[in-house]
Amino acid sequence: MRIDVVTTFPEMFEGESPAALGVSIPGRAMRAGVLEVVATNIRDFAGGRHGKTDDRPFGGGPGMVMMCQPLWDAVRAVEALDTTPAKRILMTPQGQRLTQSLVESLAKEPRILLIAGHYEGIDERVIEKLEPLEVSIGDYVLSGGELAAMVLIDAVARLLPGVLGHDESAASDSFSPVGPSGERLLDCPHYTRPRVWEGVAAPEVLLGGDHGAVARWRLKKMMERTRERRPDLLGDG
Ligand code: 6GU
Repeated sequence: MRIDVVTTFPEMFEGESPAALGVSIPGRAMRAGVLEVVATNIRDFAGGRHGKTDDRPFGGGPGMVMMCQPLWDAVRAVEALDTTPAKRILMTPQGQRLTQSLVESLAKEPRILLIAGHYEGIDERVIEKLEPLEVSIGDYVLSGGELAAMVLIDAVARLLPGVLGHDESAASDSFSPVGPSGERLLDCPHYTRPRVWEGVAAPEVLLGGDHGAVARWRLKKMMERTRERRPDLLGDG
C-alpha cells in the first residue's frame, strides 16, 4: 500500500528510520515493501515570494487559516505521482472517529492520501472541493494532524498482508470481532512465567494444556472485561 501524507512538517515522516513509523511493526511493513509512506511539503506548492501556506481569518479572531491554493495544488500534484487513485482523508478533530472497523476497511485500499492540517483550520472551500473523508482519532485537540496521521498509518500497517506473523495475528486483538455474535471485545488478560510472582499465581486453567478450556476462559474474560470497562461495545453503553 502507498500512503501519501500532505503536510507542512514532512520531516516527521522522513529519514532512514522516521521516529514512530521506522520501528516495530510499521517499520517492518515498510522494510518489507508492503507499505510505502511518502510525505510531501505543502510549502513547496505555496505561490508568492514568501511561500505562505496560511493567512489571517476573514472576520478576525485568533490563529491562522490554511489557504486553499497551496493545499489544492499539493494534493493534485501528489495524486499525479502515481496512477493508482488515492482515498483522500483529512485528519481533523471534526471527523468521524477512527475505529478498528474503519481501519480494517482502509487496509483494503490500494492507496491513501492523508492531509494533515495545522493552524486554526483549513479554508472550508478547499475541503468542499477535495471532498475528503474526515477522520478524528478522539475527542481532544492535537496541534496538527501529523500525529493523528501516524496513528492511522500504524493501525493500518499492522493489518496489511504478511506484516504480522502467525503468532501475533490481529484476530485476537482488542476490537477484533470475536464475540459470540460478532461483537468487538476487549482482549483478555495475559500471563507468562514465572507461575507465581510476588505470591500471585497465574490462572490454573492456562497451565493445564486443555486448549478448549483455555479458549472458553479467554472468551469469558473478554466478555467480562468488555461489560465492565466498555459496555458501549456490547450495545448497552
Ligand atoms: Cl485527526 N487532528 C487534530 N489536529 N486533532 C485531533 C485529531 C486530528 N483527532 C483528534 N484530535
